Amino acid sequence: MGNTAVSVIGLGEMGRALADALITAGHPTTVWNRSAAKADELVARGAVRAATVEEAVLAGPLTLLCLLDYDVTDTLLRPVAGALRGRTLVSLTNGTPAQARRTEAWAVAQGAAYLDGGIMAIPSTVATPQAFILYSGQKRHFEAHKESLEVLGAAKYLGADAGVAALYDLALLSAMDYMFEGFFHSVAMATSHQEGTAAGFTELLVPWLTNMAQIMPAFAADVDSDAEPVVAQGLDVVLTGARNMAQASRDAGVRADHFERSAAALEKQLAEGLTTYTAPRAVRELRTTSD
Ligand code: FVH
Repeated sequence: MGNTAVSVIGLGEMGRALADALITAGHPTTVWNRSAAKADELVARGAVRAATVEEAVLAGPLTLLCLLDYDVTDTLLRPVAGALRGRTLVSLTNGTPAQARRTEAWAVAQGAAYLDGGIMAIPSTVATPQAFILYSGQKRHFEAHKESLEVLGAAKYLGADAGVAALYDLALLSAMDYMFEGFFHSVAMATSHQEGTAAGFTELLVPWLTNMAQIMPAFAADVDSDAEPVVAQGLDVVLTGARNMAQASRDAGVRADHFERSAAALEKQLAEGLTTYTAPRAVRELRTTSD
């Protein structure tokens, strides 16, 4: 059973799940939320309700923040700056790498230790084998609290730069976003057919995407390598596919702008004399700054 006292500030859907997991694991848990009623069930399960943010921070060595954004984080922490010395703050609020680095610098100036985190879970999967949480900041702070943090989900340390957890969090979310956007697009296409149903189509889509995801490590190896890419497809074949997806979308009454942009990028590569479609080039196409 955990014995580190942990405070949780922010008891939305996610903050409540985090606090619940800590209580279940036996950690003395103090909670604070703007709307105090959201703490009621946790208090009934053994949590201590803090009357103020300051009281929550002073209740133990480790405070987790799970709030709407970093503006709210700033608004809550700045007035209690004097209480932070010697405490460890772990921000699990979604934010940018710059916000994470700025918050770390401010927290360190107050004499606090700081870790930034990205939760790769939804409330119902917190504290299950599916959950993992990314952390970055000074390693000694991570090591000092790893055991408590592991209660929430597998704790993955990414490095001393406080911004890297947020960068990877947002990169993972961007892949998820594209995946769902692609799902909605494909469902719009499939259900334009008289007999098409989203459920029937999705039975085909899930195994297809599961199989295709297996190619990613090989693509990744090509991106990381200076050698000639191993996975390469004919550029003309890929361009024809993009043009066909654009045309079939338009014919089905579905927006085609994504595929039109893809086709334009592939046409540019063809005009440059390239003959193959590779992952390193696809990644490079997306960069707005040169390597
Ligand atoms: N829910 C999820 O599935 C995702 C999974 C991945 C990580 N995210 C991030 O977790 C942060 C919190 O998300 P949430 O789902 O808990 O969000 P809400 O249920 O909307 O809770 C928001 C909390 O923020 C408090 N809050 C908002 N504005 C203020 C303010 N001006 N002053 C003080 N507190 C504020 C809010 O308080 P209240 O409305 O209950 O009084 C909640 O505690 C987020 O970064 C996700 O991206 C979740």
